[in-house]
Amino acid sequence: MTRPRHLLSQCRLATMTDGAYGLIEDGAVLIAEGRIAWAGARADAPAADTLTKLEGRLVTPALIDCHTHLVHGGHRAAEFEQRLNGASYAEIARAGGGIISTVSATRAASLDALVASALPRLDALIAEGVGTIEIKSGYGLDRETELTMLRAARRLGALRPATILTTFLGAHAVPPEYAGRADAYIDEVCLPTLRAAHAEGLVDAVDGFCEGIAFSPDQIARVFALAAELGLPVKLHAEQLSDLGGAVLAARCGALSADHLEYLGPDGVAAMARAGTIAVILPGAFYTLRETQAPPVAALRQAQVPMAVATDLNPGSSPLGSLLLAMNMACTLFRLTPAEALQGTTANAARALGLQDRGRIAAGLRADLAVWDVQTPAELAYRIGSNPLNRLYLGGSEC
Ligand code: DI6
Ligand code: FE
Repeated sequence: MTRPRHLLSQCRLATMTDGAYGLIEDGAVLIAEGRIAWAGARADAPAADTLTKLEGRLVTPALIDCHTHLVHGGHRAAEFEQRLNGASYAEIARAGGGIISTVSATRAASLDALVASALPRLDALIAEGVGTIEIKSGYGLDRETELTMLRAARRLGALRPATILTTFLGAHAVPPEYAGRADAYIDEVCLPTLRAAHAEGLVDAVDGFCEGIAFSPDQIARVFALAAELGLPVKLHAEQLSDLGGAVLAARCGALSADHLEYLGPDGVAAMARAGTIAVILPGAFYTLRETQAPPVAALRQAQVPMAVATDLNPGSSPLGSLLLAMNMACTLFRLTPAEALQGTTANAARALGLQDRGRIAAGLRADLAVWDVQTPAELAYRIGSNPLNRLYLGGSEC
């Protein structure tokens, strides 16, 4: 059965098609079969079966959160308190807290419990216009729990109209049973689990944490080699706390993105520019950890490395459940322009996930569209803690 052709009319369009807002002042969008059939000036709009008049509201592509750890057990409010009492993130991690405390809580949780605890976080993102969400594993660090996390992410995708993409992050931390034996963990757990997860259809991309408290570039390179063998795209947590050359490695491996990047140096910027690797900046972690070194945004801009913005939603370094707030923080803390912030959660976020069918308003793309109660696109990044979403269309259906 064909679905009616539906016209959204009397709206301002931020199409995000020109490297900036791509504004169309008095616009319209035709939705047919879940796709954008046409977008342009209202005066030129083709005929449709049904019509929604948006009374001048702004329409953007539905937002995309391209870096989250949304599935996890428990929370780390106690560490928040410890940090406020003087402990550093790295100290807490070395003492067996940090990521490892979430590993314990995640291992103790059932698949159903992981799904149930993640749903409110997912729903909050959807409620502010996010239509595509990447979710990483990496709090299991054993075969069964890594698989359970990825199955939970897939289940979330079945329960909600948003698109969920999964990323295998087995190289996130060394679990306690392998303390001091990171290489053995990679060989005995991480690589076989990646094979198993891929065989079960649970993996859309492969990520790692390249850091002194996690894995070396050589160890990450072994994970990426298996990803290449399996035909999976890679991305990397790189240069978050120090410069180990993670971004150069990621670029050399043709990574979709390198993420965090506070300590990224000129070599990394140049390598990313050459490889077309997207810079995903994560102001929630910078803010939470009270980091003082910002990612080299001016250098990335100058080298024309596309920037994306994401929540990094996780229980430790970024308990940030709002992508709109991440956009505001990217502007205020990192000096992105509001147009760059919106590019970062639409067109460039799609690229960071290897998606060509969304993130812009153009004929042929998925009809994932957010309608906002604002006049100008800059208002999306400008407001702090408000949610002006009016309605959301995903795959052409209002949700
Ligand atoms: N970098 C981060 O900011 C998160 N993971 C990572 O590799 C932190 C995850 C956590 O603290 O639980
Ligand atoms: Fe992360």
